Amino acid sequence: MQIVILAGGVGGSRFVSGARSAYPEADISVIVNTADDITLHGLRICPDLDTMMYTLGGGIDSERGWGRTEETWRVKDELAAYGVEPSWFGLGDLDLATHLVRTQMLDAGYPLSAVTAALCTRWLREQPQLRLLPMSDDRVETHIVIDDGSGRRAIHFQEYWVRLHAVPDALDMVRVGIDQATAAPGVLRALADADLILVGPSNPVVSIGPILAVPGIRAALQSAQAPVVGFSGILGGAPVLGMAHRLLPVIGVEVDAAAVGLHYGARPAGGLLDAWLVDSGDAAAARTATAAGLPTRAVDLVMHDPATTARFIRSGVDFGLSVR
Ligand code: GDP
Ligand code: FO1
Ligand code: CA
Repeated sequence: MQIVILAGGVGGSRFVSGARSAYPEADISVIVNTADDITLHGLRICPDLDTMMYTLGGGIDSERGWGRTEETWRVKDELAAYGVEPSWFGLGDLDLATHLVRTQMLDAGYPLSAVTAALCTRWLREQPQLRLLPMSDDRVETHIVIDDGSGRRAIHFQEYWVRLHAVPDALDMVRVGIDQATAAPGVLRALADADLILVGPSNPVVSIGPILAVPGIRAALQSAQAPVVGFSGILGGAPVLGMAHRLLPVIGVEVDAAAVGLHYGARPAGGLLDAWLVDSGDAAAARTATAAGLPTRAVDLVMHDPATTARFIRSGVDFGLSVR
């Protein structure tokens, strides 16, 4: 069985760990958001790809959710001693090696998809059935428009998220480079050949949103033969983790599980989902979305561990197959 999963970083990687344990025999391709990527200190950093790679490869700091386990911060301290900015983005010593390898390969002319495959030969060596595909080899960056008192300005998503903790209202969002981007090699084929497509509970605005906005990807999902099953990251009117509630207003979507599902839309109505899963505490949202034409079921969606996640993924998939 070939499974394709659309995902961002922390939430996305926990979801993929669950899918791996739900379907241990399956071949899984993960289409990963790259619009969080940023260049700092001359290095290209791809947080969602790295979070995915470290999580699936057993190198993640699972408490923090990003970066390496047993990390040290000596280079960060040295940069601070030089007074070099930005000091708000923490690059650990072990993590830096990944960015050095990636940047060297990119500078030598390799596309991000090839660089990602090369990095994964280390981390996913023993899991050949698992493949990470950046959404695009082209540079795409989410910028958020805020008003800092002296007027409107656009800042990189990482500055909004990490430095400002999403405190200022997000007035607008620009995905720089998205219109010229094309899907990375293997992405459209994986969607066309899939037996099952899962949209993870990742942030709908800055993780799943950019993937769907790469020209060609939304159409590939809509025309895919496979059932498309989506999982809500909004439980009880709030994100389980993170600050997605600060960004949903920018795309005009309510912070509500039914609203997010209907934003993705039901396939027969031109959307992309065959089925939508919300948390068991959101039974009312399930009724609302179902009444609006999107088959929705409420199950326990908290990702305590891969086994729990695997259970809800299997029940979501069974539901998706039953309504198709
Ligand atoms: P990021 O790129 O690191 O921000 O991570 P993602 O975009 O992949 O995932 C973040 C989203 O995952 C958040 O909006 C959370 O609400 C969602 N999330 C985190 N933990 C859980 C969980 O246990 N269950 C569900 N359903 N969603 C979760
Ligand atoms: N998140 C933080 O909140 N603070 C950091 O200093 C930070 C550094 C960092 C370095 C590498 C990396 O791959 C991820 C890192 N993250 C950090 C997480 C990450 O940038 C964001 O949480 C996501 O991009 C949001 O999806
Ligand atoms: Ca992300």
